[in-house]
Amino acid sequence: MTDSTVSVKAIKPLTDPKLGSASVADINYLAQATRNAVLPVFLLGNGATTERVTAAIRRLLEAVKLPVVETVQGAGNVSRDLEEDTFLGRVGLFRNQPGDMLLKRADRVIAIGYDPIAYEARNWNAEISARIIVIDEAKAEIDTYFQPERELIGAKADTLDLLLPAIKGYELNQGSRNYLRGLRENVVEDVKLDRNATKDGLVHPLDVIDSLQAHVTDEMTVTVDVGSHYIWMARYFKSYEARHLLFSNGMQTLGVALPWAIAAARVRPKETIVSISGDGGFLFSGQEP
Ligand SMILES: Cc1ncc(C[n+]2csc(CCOP(=O)(O)OP(=O)(O)O)c2C)c(N)n1
Repeated sequence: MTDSTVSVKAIKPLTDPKLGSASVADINYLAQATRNAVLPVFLLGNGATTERVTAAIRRLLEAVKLPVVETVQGAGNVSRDLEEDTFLGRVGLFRNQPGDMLLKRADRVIAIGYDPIAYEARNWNAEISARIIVIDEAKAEIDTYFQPERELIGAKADTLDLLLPAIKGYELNQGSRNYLRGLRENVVEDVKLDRNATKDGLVHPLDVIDSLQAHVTDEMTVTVDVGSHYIWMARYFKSYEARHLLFSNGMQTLGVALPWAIAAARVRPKETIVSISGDGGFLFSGQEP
């Protein structure tokens, strides 16, 4: 019976336990590994997008310019100021992005808040050669392709704040800097895809993205549906605030953009929310009264 009267007192609310940072030994391990690395890279996932963690990542990147790739659910983590020195693009779905080349070449992948549902390691680490160190609050979901050599378990922001002084002064060597410069040019070159190749009367997807980008400010939230437009948005639409460019990755549920936009408008009532759908995705809810 779930509706009968109860006589016991209601359970009192509990205080959330506060996690501390990862252990000093584990943080030192990562600091040493970073210092010894020729090309370390940060792989930022959905779990790196809370306000505290994003702020800690930005503090660290301001002090130590390390290359960063985002999964599409980690979008917006890198600020405008840090973009030029650190950002090497988003990864996910197909292994054909500049960030994928970087993940393959890097001698340490430092995965922060990475959830395999965003981009399974069997795709980006098909050779099982990546040396992975994890920063997260719980132990990683391991498989053949994702076997971290160390896990820093604890409050991510606190862990990162302790890592900062331990790697301060580290700089990539000239060879790695040259490599990243070439890769960054690739990111830019890629966007120069031949837009004139579209037939008369049709618009190139990147032109749509450009005009949308010109109207979206950093504070606005953009929700993206699933379909071919999602791939263009995930790769090319820039976002400089975490949790402001939203994708239904993983299961890739079609039809989310409009209901998400309505929810976002309730959470951020003073901001403009933009919902992007194809006609298929829009019809999931567009006919609701
Ligand atoms: C609930 C659900 N049903 C089906 C799919 C498979 N699916 C992915 S994209 C897509 C078509 C999307 O078409 P449209 O919304 O017109 O966007 P476009 O591809 O033209 O950008 C379908 C059916 C899915 N991901 N989720």
